[in-house]
Amino acid sequence: MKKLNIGMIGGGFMGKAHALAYAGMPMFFWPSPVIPHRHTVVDVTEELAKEAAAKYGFDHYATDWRQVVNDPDIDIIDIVTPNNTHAEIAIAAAKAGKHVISEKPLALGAEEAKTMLDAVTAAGVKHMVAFNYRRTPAVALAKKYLEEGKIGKVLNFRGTYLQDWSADPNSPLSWRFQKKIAGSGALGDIGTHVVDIARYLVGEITDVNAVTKTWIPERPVQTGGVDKLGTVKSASDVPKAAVDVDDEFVSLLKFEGGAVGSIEATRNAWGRNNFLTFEIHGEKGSLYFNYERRDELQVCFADDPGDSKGFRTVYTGPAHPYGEGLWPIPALGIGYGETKIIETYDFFKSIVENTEVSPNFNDGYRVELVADAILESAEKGVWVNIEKTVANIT
Ligand code: NAI
Ligand code: SOE
Repeated sequence: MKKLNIGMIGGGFMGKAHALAYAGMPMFFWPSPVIPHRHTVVDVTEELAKEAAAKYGFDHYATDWRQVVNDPDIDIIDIVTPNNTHAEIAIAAAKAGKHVISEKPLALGAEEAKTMLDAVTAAGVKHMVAFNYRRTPAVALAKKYLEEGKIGKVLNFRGTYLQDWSADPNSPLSWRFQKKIAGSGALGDIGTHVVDIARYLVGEITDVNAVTKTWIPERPVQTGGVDKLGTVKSASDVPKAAVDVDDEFVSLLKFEGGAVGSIEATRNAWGRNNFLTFEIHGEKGSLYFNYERRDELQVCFADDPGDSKGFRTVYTGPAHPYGEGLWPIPALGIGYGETKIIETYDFFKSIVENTEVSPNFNDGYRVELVADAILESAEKGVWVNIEKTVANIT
């Protein structure tokens, strides 16, 4: 079976998730399209890189991603570093002829994302952006139902992504609160996942009208280091600095196909953990999903018998998307790890079969256009049309 060598840049939270997926993919999807070989992992210091190699099962480690990108033994570059590094690494990897998977958001904004899309297109390499939530079987099942016309023409999409890890003002000012590293706040970090799902399920978003809020204007400084996502609080004497990104946004949406909707995201909603939800109303039914109950898709079909009409639960399992590789009984439990395994499977399949995979850098770019438009709308207090922005990007 063909083996492909991976150079993974970054050894934090996502380094762990992607390494797990490389190890797990052949166990779930067999025969595996390819055997992913964990070749080299990169982090910023020798200590971090060495530890990541030991923990995540890589043969080698390095502290300079350029060296790995140009290593002829490497086939795939996996970018799991903070957002401001994605573009430079992805463009260099494409120029070196490597296939590239990058974590989300693809870039700091649409203009930068376009340079990445141009680079992978020119190089003819495969590319993917890691919006893994659409690989939750229940989300893929919603897509199947929509394609089969089970709820008819879509009228409304309502999406949320609510967390609470930054609601405490002593949660440190990690890279996720710094515009120059993150690009934006809750919008880029978690809102983009919902924008991806909205585009995947309903189609292109054409117009947005949004507000953003920064509820906690300064936080205790954290210089460097992985983002512990609020689990480690700063001491009271740590100096504070300004937060220059949004804590929350709420946006109205218009879709190309005529549907309307809304998306909101915040990391300051006490009691919410990974509350990624959507409800879709169509002319013939409705669908509802909540990632905190990710084995379940709630469905209501207009032609259900009158005496039993209402939302009911479909538990995903072997009969549903990706079921052939996952667990043999519905509701045994799909985890975050499985979404990453499925993502990896689809990426490797696209490499071996020479097909397009989605979401790719074009999808990542389209999501960035929506994110930029949300920020512009919030700043100007007007509806923003996305195609007008496209025209300004060369
Ligand atoms: P993290 O803070 O846990 O880890 C980042 C790692 O990258 C650290 O070990 C850091 O030292 C290393 N690093 C930074 N600059 C580097 C460089 N130039 N070369 C090599 N290593 C470098 O961050 P996390 O949570 O892993 O986030 C990484 C990316 O993954 C971000 O773009 C984030 O938005 C995305 N992400 C996606 C998730 C998803 O569900 N798809 C979940 C969490 C993060
Ligand atoms: C923090 O908000 C975070 O880790 C995001 O960066 C991820 O994209 C999301 O999947 C989980 O939460």
